[in-house]
Formats: sequence, structure tokens, C-alpha cells
Amino acid sequence: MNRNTAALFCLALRFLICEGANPCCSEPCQNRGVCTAMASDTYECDCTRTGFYGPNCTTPEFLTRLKLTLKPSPNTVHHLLTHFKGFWNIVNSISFLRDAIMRYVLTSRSHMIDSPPTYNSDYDYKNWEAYSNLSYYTRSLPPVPKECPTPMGVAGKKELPDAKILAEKLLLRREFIPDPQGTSLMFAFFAQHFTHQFFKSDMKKGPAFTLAKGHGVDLNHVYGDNLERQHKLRLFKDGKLKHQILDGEMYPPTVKEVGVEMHYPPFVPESDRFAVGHEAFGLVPGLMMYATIWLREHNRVCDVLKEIHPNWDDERLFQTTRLILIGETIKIVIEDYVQHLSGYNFKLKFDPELLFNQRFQYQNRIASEFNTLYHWHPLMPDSFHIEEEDYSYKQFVFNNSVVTKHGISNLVESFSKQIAGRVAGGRNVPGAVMHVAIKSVENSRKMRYQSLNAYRKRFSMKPYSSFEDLTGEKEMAAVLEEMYGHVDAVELYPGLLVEKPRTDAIFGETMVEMGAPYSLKGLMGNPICSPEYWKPSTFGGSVGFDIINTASLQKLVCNNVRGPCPVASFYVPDIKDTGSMIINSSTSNSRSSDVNPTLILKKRTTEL
Ligand code: ACD
Repeated sequence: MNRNTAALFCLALRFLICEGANPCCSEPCQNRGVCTAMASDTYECDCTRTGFYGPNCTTPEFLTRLKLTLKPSPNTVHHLLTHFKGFWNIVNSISFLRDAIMRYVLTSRSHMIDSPPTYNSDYDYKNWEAYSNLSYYTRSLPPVPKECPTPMGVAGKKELPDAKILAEKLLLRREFIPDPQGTSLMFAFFAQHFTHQFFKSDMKKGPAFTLAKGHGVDLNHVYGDNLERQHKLRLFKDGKLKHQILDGEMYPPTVKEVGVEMHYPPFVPESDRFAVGHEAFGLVPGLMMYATIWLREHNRVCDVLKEIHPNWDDERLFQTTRLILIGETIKIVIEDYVQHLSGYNFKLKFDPELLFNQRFQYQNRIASEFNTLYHWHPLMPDSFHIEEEDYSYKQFVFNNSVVTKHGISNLVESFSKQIAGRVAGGRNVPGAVMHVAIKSVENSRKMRYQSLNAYRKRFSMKPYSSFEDLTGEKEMAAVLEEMYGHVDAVELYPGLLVEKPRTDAIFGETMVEMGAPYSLKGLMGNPICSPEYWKPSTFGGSVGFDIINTASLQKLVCNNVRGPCPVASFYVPDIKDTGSMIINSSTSNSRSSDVNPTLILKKRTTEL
């Protein structure tokens, strides 16, 4: 081959080996094999423990071949789990079967996550700095090498589409698309409140960095992310947090009273500047509602512990209560929140003992890609209906007076009744939060994310073969084609939001197949789930342990509101199907709770 032919050949293949570009740009190593560029403009694939061999890790070993033949696709598994209700009702009632399936869910999902963590946005190879520096989010896939021919490696155009135009054409809501799974605003605000404890990007340093060094469920959004803030929020009496009583009910104290920093614009009056663990929770009343509920729960559990341990000092009551609230959170997230999202007829179970005999590491590092995929802004409605009022975004943001005016009970009731938007399927991000979606795209580019298809392969899915295969329709597929040129160049975040949703579902396949491993590993990797912690004594005895093991969203609300308990649900009950809201949220297979609010209502009114 002469020089010219060779150059043409290289160009045509877009490998650019001959021009000295990084040969790993073309992602030659398959099945999670690790690519290392060699000095001679070649590469080496490390296939160790991938179950594959060959120069590009493409030949399956015998056992792998067998597994691949027998393993159903994620969509088939999803179909099985979301249908055949009668069958699942039987499985749910046979405890060893339910346990075996739940154990499989937990192990198969967590094994998708590197633990200990590996890369970060500045290191595409393993090293001690990337492992040990907790200021970074970790990465499930290393960044695209800087010297690649295109931003996604070798696929697609030399330049990515303008982020604003992309967002306007593909992400911006035309008309509100309700979530067919019936997700409520109570869910949307829970998601926002709960995830802000581990998605806390340090934008002074950049999107690759986090301020949440606990990398998991540590409730820093309730207690503050450093000791100084925590101490300012604590009452130092009976383990409790500072609070104020307004109209006979407990609310967070004001910034003036406790002196912690909160982000409020100048127009917010002093009396409405509530101070809580997370400095940004004054943003919307939905966040402050949950902050208030957890504040009340903390002080309530302190009272319960004090009753059985009258000799315990403030510190022990505080610390033990915090562990109990961490446990309650994980229980609610698995059994109410993920249960609802999954749409499964199989009943998920929070039971750390399921993992005690398994290969499982009790540690977690939040991945940047998890943060990105969790930008579920399509959940947000066009306006917020509370009791008889309708609030626009302008009236709603930074308006804590909504919290005290309506009270927690009415907020819970209203948010549980209002439906959230569908996340996948495209064009459902409300205009008011479009800037956040645009920032997500820009930040992903700064961090040199690999493509949607690269992530699909990383999480054991087949890459999409065409734009229509990705969107399931023609119009957005054509826009994507014009913008990206090749389906292998579609970026992760826009891809997740335009992906065809599963039938009657909130998400497409990629969101679930990536989100579930991060979630379950993060939840079960919490130290309280480890064998040495997971016992009654850690939580002050059987009473504390029971609080965790019986926690639910409904109970959390009922224990912390005055008067009759409202229905608290991650799912807007379909009145047409059930006759009444209460029947729906109290049936044993309810996606929101296993507690009957009518019973609680009766119990509480007789108690009060
Ligand atoms: C499974 C269970 C069903 C999974 C269904 C949907 C998962 C999709 C996205 C993530 C969902 C929830 C996130 C919840 C918790 C995050 C906890 C992080 C802790 C650090 O099939 O496996």
C-alpha cells in the first residue's frame, strides 16, 4: 500500500492509528475489556475476568456463552415483573421465594458497579489519586481521550450540536405529558429532597466535583454537611434539632436564629428564611415540606429513645436517632419509592440480611453519570395546585410562606394528588427549568462523557442500531440524525430523555438499567446495612430497630402531622379504577405504602 492509499484507508476507517491518534478512541475493547494505548500506535485489551477473550474481548468463554444464551433481555425481565399480577401475588406471599428473588435483584444490580471505585473525570486509568480523592464523583466509564477525532471518540460529527438548540428541539415541553405510571408530585419532591444529599456538585471546582463526601445516604441534607453547621442546627437538649412552633406545629428555625448560611434572594422576609441541613432547600416549598417532616421525625424519635433510655445524654440520643432516620430513609426508598418507579408486581424488600452471605462491599462512591441521569426535570408540572390555589413557578419558588400558610398536611395531600410528567419520550422539560437541562448537556461535555451507546454496552444492553431504534418514532429521530450524524454519537443525557419509554412507563430501558445498579448499590452499601451494624443495639434496641423495619412514607407523614392524617403517596391514585383514593393506597399491593391511612386516621384522632 502506498502512502496515499494508506492515508485514505485510515480516514475511511476513522481509526487514525496511522496519524498517531489514540487507538482507544474507537472503543475497540468490548464487554468491559480495558483499552490501553501502546507506544506503537496500537492498543491492548485487558479481558481479565470479563468472561471473554481475544484481541478485542469478543469471544465468550464457555460459561459466558451459556449464560448469554439463557439470559433473557432486560425488556423481557421487565415485562415479566410488570405483568402476571396473580403469579407475583403468590411469589410475594412465599417468603423464601421473595427473598431469593430480592437477593438476585440486589446482587445482579450491584455487580454492575465498580467497587472500590475506579476512574474519575480527570483520570481514565486506575490510580491511587482517583481512588482516594473523595472530592470527585467517580466515573463508570472513563472520559473520552482528549486527542480523539470526534467528541464521542470516532463516531459522529467533529462538533456536537449547540446545547440550547438541541434542548429546544428535543427536550422542551410542548404540552404537559403526564406520567402513565401515575407518579405524583409527592414523589417528585421526595426525589429532589433525597438526592440532594449525595448530588451536591461543587461548582466552584466544576461539575466533576462533589461537596457530599459521604457519597451516599448520610442525611447531610437534614443535619448539615459539616460539624459546624450540624452544631448550629442542634438544640443540644435530648438529642433534638432546633425548631420553632408556628400555629401549634413544628417548623425549622430561622436563619437569623441559628446563623447557618442558606441561599435566599433578598426579597424573602426574615420570618420565611428557614434554616435546614441543605443550604438550597429554600428553593421550593416541596423541599421545605420534606425538610420539616424529617425535622419533626428526628425530634419525635428522640422522644421515643429518651423514654426507653432516660439516662442517655444529648449526644447519644442525637447520634442514634440519626442512624434510625438513615434506616427509615433506605426502607422508604426501596419499598415505596423504587417500588413505585419499577412498576413491578414483585414486592421489593429492604432486608440487609439478604446480602450477608454474598460477595458485597459495604462502600459506595457516587458516580457523575448517576448524577446526570437523575436530572428528572420532566417530572415537574406546569404549575402547582395546592388546596384551591394554583401557583405559577414565579409564585412558588423561594416562597416558604406556602409551607406555613397551607401546613404540612395540606401540602402532602395536594402533592399526592397532582400528577408528575413523564421522564422519557422527549419534549417534556418545562420551560421554567430548561436552563438546568442545558447545563446538564454542557457539563457532560466538559467531563467528556462517552456516548449513550457506550453506556448501554457498559450496563449490558445492546447498543441502539439507529435513531429510530432509540426514539421509537421518526420525527425526533430525524432531528437527532441531523444533529449527531451517527447513532453511536448521541450523548448520554439527551439520549436518556428522548429514549422511547417502555409501554405505559415513566422511563426507557437505559434509565432503569443504569439507575437501578447505582441506586441499589448506594442504598445497600450503606454501613448500617453491614452485619456489624445491622442489629437492634445499633439503633437503641428493638424499639429503634422496629421504627426502621416498619417505616413507610405514609407512616412518616402520619406520625408528624397534627389532626387527621392525609393520604401520602408517590402514586396518584386512579379514582376511576378504585372508587376512592384511600382504597388504592391501602391495598396490600399498593405501590405507595402498606399502611392503611384510614386506620391511622382513626388511631390518631382517638389519641389526640
Ligand atoms: C430493579 C429495581 C427497580 C428499579 C427501577 C427503577 C430504577 C431507576 C432509577 C433509579 C431509581 C431510584 C433511585 C433511588 C435511590 C437512589 C439511592 C442512591 C443512594 C446513594 O429492577 O433493580
